[in-house]
Amino acid sequence: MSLQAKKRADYQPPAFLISTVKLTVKLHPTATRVVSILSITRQGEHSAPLVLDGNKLTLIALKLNGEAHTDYEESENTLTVNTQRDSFELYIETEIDPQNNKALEGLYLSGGAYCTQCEAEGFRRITYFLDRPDVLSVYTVTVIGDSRFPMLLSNGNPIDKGENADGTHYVTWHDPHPKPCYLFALVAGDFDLLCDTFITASGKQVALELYVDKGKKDQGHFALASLKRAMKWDEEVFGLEYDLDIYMIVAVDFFNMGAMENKGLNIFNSKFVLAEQASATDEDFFNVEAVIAHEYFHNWTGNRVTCRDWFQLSLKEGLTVFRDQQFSADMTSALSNRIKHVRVMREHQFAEDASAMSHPIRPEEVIEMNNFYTVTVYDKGAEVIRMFHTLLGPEKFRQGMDEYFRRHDGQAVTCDDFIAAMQSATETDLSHFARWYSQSGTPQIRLAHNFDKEQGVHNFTLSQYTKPTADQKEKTALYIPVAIEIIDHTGKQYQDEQGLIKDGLLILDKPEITFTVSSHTEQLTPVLLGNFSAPSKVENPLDIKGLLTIFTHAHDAFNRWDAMQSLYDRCIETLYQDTTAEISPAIWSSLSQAIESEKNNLELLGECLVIPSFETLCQSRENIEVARLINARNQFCDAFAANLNSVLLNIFKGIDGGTYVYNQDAVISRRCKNVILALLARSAENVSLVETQFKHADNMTDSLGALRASQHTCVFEQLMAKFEQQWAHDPLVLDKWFALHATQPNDNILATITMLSEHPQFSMGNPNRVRSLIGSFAFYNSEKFHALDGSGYKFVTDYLLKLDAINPQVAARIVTPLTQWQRFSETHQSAMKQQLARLLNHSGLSKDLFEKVSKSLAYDSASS
Ligand code: B3K
Ligand code: ZN
Repeated sequence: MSLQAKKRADYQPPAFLISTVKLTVKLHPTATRVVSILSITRQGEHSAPLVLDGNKLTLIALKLNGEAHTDYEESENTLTVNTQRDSFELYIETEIDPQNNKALEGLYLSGGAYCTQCEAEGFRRITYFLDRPDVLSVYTVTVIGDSRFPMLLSNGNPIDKGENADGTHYVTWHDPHPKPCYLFALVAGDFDLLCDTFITASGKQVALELYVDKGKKDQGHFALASLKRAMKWDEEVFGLEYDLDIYMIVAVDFFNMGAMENKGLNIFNSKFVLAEQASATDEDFFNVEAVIAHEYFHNWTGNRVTCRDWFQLSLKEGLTVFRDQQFSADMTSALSNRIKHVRVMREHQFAEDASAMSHPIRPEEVIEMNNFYTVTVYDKGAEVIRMFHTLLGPEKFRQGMDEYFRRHDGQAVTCDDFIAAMQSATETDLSHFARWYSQSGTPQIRLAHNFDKEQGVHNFTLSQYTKPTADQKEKTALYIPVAIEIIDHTGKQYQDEQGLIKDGLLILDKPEITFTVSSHTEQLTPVLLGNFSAPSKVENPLDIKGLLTIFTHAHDAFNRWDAMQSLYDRCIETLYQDTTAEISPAIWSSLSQAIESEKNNLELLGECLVIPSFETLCQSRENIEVARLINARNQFCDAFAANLNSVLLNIFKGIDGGTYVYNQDAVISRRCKNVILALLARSAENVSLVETQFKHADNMTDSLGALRASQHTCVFEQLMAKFEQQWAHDPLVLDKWFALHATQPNDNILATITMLSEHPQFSMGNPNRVRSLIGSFAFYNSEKFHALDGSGYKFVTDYLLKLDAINPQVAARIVTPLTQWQRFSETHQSAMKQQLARLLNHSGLSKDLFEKVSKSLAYDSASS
């Protein structure tokens, strides 16, 4: 195992290419045989041997041009084939053990089905290969299985099938599109199958096939319909059509992440496929549609044009996340989508950028690639693409995308290639903007404002500053599109004298920019970062009155929501500083009016009634005393619920649930209703509302809304017990139940989690279960995870030590909150570091955990 970091700067083109791959996979639970026949050509003038990657493979036979080849060396992770030939055929036979593959990379058994996961470096667990994304090959794959596996699938189109003399059967697949091995997939099992067709814009018929566990067919229709919507949208918005005769999606229960975009054969975590009214929430439906679309969109952004090396991951992920966000906004609503994504940025990405794992969206060095499928690469990456879109406008952005495909279809390219295509198609200089790819950290935008009363001139200075991060000490000014409005207390809009603000956008491309607005009114309010126009923090010294002006008058709905969030943050800060402080009655009456004024705009209202999470509150604070901050937040929520009880109750009662339907209006109503219920439930007299909703709910959104609200009440245990009885058979629903238990701030929570880990439906081998129970505790039970005696940290660490031995990828995800100790007070810090040290000292620690834990411990807090 190499603990050596690979560096982006060390990229070398491959010494050999592999034009065709002929794979024959004869399935067996513990002894699957893989025969791989490769056509190999030496690249350039050199005499180096061929070094193939491999991991946990048993070599059975090696032949070169049909002859047994003995001139080779095997090491733990390589097979070096000595030859001077420039062009040759290599035959490699290996044996692998899918049943004991608990890391869920390469070929493994999920329930009773075989499936694969090759991105980033899983193909080397199937056969020896040049396991890197810039080696593109045409694959022909024969899968052989017995009658327990009637469905044998791989990428591309089926070209042959038949029976073998030994009673097994086979299917041969051919994928005409050259692809890197990370897009290889194989599935074998016995599934229920849903079929449909899609006619592309140019009239080609595509067969759509969705494979789900037996008996789950009814839960697959929404996913299939989502796929068709995504296919149509990509044709309409980007002019991109599907390119094979068949598109398959398989849902499996054991999966490390959400889904995988293997060419023509997506493999999904069943959580992102199965959805029906009784068992899936509106959020589940939303996620199914978004993830189905995301994987489909990868067919062009990822598969047809792929990454040259893994440092370029954001080339496909940032771009594809942006595309799925645009799709979701078109299918649902732009505002709630934007707020959802901003929450992810503030809760998770800003935290990552402030930690030892800080990295640019295009990282510079990596030990374990799986650790870099991060909120930075994905979500900040998508924000960077969104800034291209903002700066260029939709038409030019589309021209840039067309140019990117025109230049690079069929190639493995870099982020610089993407920028160059955008730049040349749109004749825009993007060189300064490109710094977003190489600089890590969250820029802080500051605004200073003073008013020269005599002259009637307002002077504004907008500045930017990026703190040094763990990976980079020096920072330079970025090219930041800042959407800005200047309004007065009546909502009148003002222009700057210099004309720097064009169409509501100011480009902050220097450390600071000054501009002026002429007006004799004292009450000018600057409204910054409309629609979250850049992944930045804003320091705007507005008072509560200014924030309420924004809420009432700003044009940008995101800014209106954000003003409320800042207002709540201010109030919580007051209580954090002084627990005996009180929020003034004037604030409650302004809030009451604000809520009343939006009672017909349930979308904005529903979002405005969500009090910033503990994680979001952490982003603007240092040296945090967790219990005090949580108490301040709770105190505020309780006072909010008590002081606004009647206005909230009125709105709650006025929202008509009606018969269940999944459409935008209904989703917005249910969301608002459940947000209000969670607040109301803080007053004992409203507990009956929770019980009534739980009892009468005919859909999972309302059942779960009631359960969540009951977390603050005395009926929690009772409702949870009923829920368990009702859903004992459905592990995806029980995941919600595990998560609710795990986030309950009970004094005996650790004992509860230990007991739940022995639940018949729980299994450490299933990532969904582990994320629901242990992940939810570590990420979202802040009060008990951060217990001052260190018991929460120790509990998670004990668990990670066991989990790491079977699934390092999932263990390395769940360790994240422990590595983010920098934000907390000294007592927390030392208890967290003590557990990190335990992990680091553990012999046999995976390189996944090693990378994150060692970085975290090496972090020099003086650097930021
Ligand atoms: N490309 C995959 C993620 C693979 C993660 C490997 N650890 C799913 C996606 O982003 O669409
Ligand atoms: Zn993706």
